[in-house]
Amino acid sequence: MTTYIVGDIHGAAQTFEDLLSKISYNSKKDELFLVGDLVNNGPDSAQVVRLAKELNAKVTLGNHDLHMLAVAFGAAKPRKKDTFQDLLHAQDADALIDWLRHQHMFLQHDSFWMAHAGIHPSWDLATTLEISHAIEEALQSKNPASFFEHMYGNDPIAWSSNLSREEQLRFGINSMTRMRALHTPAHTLEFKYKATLDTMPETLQPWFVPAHNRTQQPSLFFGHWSALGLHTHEPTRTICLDSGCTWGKQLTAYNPHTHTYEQVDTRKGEAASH
Ligand SMILES: [Mn+2]
Repeated sequence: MTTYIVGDIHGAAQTFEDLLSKISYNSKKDELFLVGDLVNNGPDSAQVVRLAKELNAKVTLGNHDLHMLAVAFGAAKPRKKDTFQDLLHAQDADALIDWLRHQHMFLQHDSFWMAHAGIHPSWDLATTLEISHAIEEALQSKNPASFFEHMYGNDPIAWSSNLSREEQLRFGINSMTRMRALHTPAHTLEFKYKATLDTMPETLQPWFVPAHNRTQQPSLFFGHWSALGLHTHEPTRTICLDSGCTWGKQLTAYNPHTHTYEQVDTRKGEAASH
């Protein structure tokens, strides 16, 4: 059995199939984890989710996945750039949406952890599990629309157990699916910086650099930060797997046990068109 973790796919279904062929993925023997953002930007969100479902992949949901679910449940309007209409109108849309909303915010495997954007340095494992489970419960409830209505917004930018429940869950969504840089020295969330580490202003630092509480923990895989590309921060064993598939670069499958990986180029026509 081989374990693979795949980076942000963003509706690039043929590229995803190319990668599965390249690693000779065997659904009877191997196991597949996806860091999230299966949908949007590319042309075939439905087929990516369909394939992931067929292969019984385990997913940590990304900001684009949550936005698509919010639109599907009527709690948000699609944005001009959104390209997941194919999924909303697919014959099996209900099954695909239902499968996706039963995925995870955070995953704890034998030898690694996973979250779409990362885990905020102020969070210990107990907090991570408690808040991720509360968000998962809301997503899987009979009326997820009421949760999605409170999901949008940038506040609060700092964690405190004194926050209201609604604020705690929003901080959880924002840190686990949107975080890249933090303000120094307070480690508050910053939402604008998306570029590379070498041009980062001194007033900011990547979320994983102050993650000192990670020294005794397993590798933490994340995606979301495409400008980082495939990137390992050794001191905290945090590994970014978003190698820019949606920007016409590569899609990566990483073996967390051997720390080796395979990549394929994005197929023509499957990159973001904006
Ligand atoms: Mn993302």
